[in-house]
Amino acid sequence: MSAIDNALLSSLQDIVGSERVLTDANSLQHYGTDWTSLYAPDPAAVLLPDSAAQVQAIVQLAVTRNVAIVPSGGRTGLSGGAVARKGELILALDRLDTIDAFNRVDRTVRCGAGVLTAQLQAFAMQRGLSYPVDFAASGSSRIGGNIATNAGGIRVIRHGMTRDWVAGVKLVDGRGELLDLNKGLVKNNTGYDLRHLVIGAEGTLGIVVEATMRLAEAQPATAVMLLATPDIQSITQVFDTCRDTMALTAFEFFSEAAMLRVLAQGDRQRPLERPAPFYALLEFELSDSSARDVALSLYEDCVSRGWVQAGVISQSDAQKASLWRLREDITETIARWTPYKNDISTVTSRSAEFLAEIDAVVTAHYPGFEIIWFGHIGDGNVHLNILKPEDMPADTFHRRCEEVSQSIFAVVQRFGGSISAEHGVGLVKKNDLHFSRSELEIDIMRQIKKAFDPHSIMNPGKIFDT
Ligand code: 2HG
Ligand code: ZN
Repeated sequence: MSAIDNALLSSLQDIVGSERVLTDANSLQHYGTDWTSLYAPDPAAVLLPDSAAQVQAIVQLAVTRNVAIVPSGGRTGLSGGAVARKGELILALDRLDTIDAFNRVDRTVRCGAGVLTAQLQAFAMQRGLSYPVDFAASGSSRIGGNIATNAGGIRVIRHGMTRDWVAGVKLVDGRGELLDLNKGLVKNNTGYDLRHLVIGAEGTLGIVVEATMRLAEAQPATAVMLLATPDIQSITQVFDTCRDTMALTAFEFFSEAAMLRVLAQGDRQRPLERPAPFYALLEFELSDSSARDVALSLYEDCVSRGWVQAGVISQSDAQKASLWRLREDITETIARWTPYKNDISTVTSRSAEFLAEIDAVVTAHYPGFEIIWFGHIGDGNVHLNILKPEDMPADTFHRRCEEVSQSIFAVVQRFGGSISAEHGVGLVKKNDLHFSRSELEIDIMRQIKKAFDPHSIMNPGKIFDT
């Protein structure tokens, strides 16, 4: 790749306007990294286009100058997918933030890549509908980034991942061509669905500039139940018991270690009298008047079987929100211990054995490190965060965690699971991709990349090396 020079900078200014080409140290730092905070950013410049045509012109110029591009959304990712550390041009989609073309019959809406998740949720709500994909970062994550990472979140068990809500995608590929994929259709069996290749491709196939998103009906009221449990196995038993009888919208869990860290954040009250090793957080629809009674009888049943020690059901929206915060605030709360993150999954039916084996590996290999367990147990997906001891240098810590990860990933592989259930591969997990994907699969992915991005300028070095 060639370095950028003044001639290139001035051509870029001609495309987006001089005030939309940022090269000051603060901007390079701000736009050059994501929530991983593991890598020192070193981009050449940040560009803020405001149309698909400008994005195309930038890519066409980058091709002729052989300069790499890193697309940038809300940068809330946790795998380094949006990190620019090799003199790349950052193409930040912030200004493509228009929502329009709402169609009540199709229940679709057109979103620029820079639309915030919360902006789309509010737009839908104002029209008596909903955008039900939700996560802690909904206030800062952007639709283009959600599509690039196929973002999941806390209601996947009920509403699926971002992929399930994308009716069409406009993509600027690695030649600078604009592809209009699926055009909002419900039914379209005309060969390979390229839209779905682009979703989750982490910007390696091109830049998502626009999407047609589906909306759902307004969601029924929900309540939250927090249950104290003696171990993770009990949580999976609770899950098996309630999934057929309750209209679950979320089934999450976290450990006492996570609870302690979040409670220490402020003057937060412990929601249950006594601490327990683990907690399950269930959100369920109050679809009819018996929903609370069903939840209560499930609670009593679980207590009598020894799976649950205590519990609370929200009686108001405020109480519901405060129970959710115990779960949703974990990532931000523990960020200052620069945690090493695992984001692993198996099929839900094997969660119990999977977790028992992962727990055994973690206990044997991580003596002395604080482990924070939490995640989406109803999706078979757990987040294992290892906190860095204050006095340990970051690289030593990271190296030791990576060694243990090899044993964790061996278990994941044996279960046919995923080494990155929802956070993507980016830079962080690319050396471990072989635990989840065969050599042949990776080779086919390389060929697909070549078809979309023949000059290898689209987020190179992410997912795999070309
Ligand atoms: C969540 O579920 C996010 O809160 C972040 O996926 C998980 O910080 C993590 O490891
Ligand atoms: Zn998660």
